[in-house]
Amino acid sequence: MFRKYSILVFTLFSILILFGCGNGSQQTQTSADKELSQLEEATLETVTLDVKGMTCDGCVQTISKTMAKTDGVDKCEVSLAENSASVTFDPSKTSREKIAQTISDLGYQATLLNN
Ligand SMILES: [Cu+2]
Repeated sequence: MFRKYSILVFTLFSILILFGCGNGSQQTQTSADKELSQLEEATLETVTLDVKGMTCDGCVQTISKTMAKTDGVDKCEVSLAENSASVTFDPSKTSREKIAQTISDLGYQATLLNN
């Protein structure tokens, strides 16, 4: 009787530990992943530039492709209609000024907007 009872308790206890540990490690991994992505987001900056001189989609492509190849640039959205470019970058690898210069070097007038 006592033996049967202790086996049952042992089994229940094992299941609890098994599930408890499984959940615990999963949660730890999830929060670590979250922290990592938050850290990555926190290190990126987005700058909006006023870009004059774009006349067609080719201009948009030229700027987009150049930005994509530029070291430190994470994302770039160019708007022909709004004469603007929004660039997300890693400030430890490049700067707002360098991005503006890169676009200017292509023959457009890029001005950093206050943001
Ligand atoms: Cu063009």
